[in-house]
Amino acid sequence: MPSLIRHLHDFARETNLTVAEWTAGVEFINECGHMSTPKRNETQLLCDVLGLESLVDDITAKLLAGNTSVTPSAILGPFYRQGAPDLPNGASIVRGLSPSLPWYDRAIADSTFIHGRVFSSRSATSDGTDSKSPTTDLTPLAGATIDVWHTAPNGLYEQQDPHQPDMNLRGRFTTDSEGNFSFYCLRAVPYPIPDDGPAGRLLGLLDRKPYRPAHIHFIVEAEGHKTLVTQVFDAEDEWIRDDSVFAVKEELVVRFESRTGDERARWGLEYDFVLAEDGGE
Ligand code: MBD
Ligand code: FE
Repeated sequence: MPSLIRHLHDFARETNLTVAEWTAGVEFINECGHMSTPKRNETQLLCDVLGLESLVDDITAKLLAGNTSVTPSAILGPFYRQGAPDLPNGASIVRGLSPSLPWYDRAIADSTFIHGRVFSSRSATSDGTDSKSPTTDLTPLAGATIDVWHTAPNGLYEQQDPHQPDMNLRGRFTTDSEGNFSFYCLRAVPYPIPDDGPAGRLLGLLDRKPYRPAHIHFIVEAEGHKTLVTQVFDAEDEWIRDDSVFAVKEELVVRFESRTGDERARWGLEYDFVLAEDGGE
């Protein structure tokens, strides 16, 4: 609190903040609160467009992981939902797909198979040196869970869209004895964050755009390891260098490969996650 108060007062003095300006700020914050519901968190979105969630995420990751090399984190964002369905590896998170959907053709064209492994940053060999692949020395984690979610081709998460089935494009998978997971989903699309509230108005005032590059969210959890909250980003996306919420990191940018011989998916992606060990317990 002393630090917060010092910076708050310094801000007011530095900008010669007037009563009218302070009142506008109070109303702005109130409006964010009034707009928030269980399905929309405008205050978190405001923090996102200000880069605060991303900064706090970086600070937290550095404090927790120390200097072991792990998959970088990225912000949770306001659209995570608990309780996504537990699915077997190889299942699809696309629900209720039917030709009557306005985005059916797009969903077929964007059908994607994602697979990979979850590893511990702990070395599997005693010396842990001299490996070609960054993961050959790492210990695969069986029984790790992967919670995944992304938007539909119309750019909306299921809770934003009354036309999508409950829990569409969300699922939880568990790695097998070798740390493998796999599932079908869609190649995500770029989309504008909800900009019909105060956070969007602020973006407009700053001459900024509301777009996020196409991304897929993940929470990866394994016993004895730090939980990883992250996102992967499509390298070919036009917004990849201009994310409105500042979440893109180089190691999280991926290339989807075209996939042949699988009528369920036009695109494929292999992606591994490396988790930090939970020290001292
Ligand atoms: C999103 O979809 C998102 O992932 C974040 C971090 C912020 C706003 C919208
Ligand atoms: Fe998102």
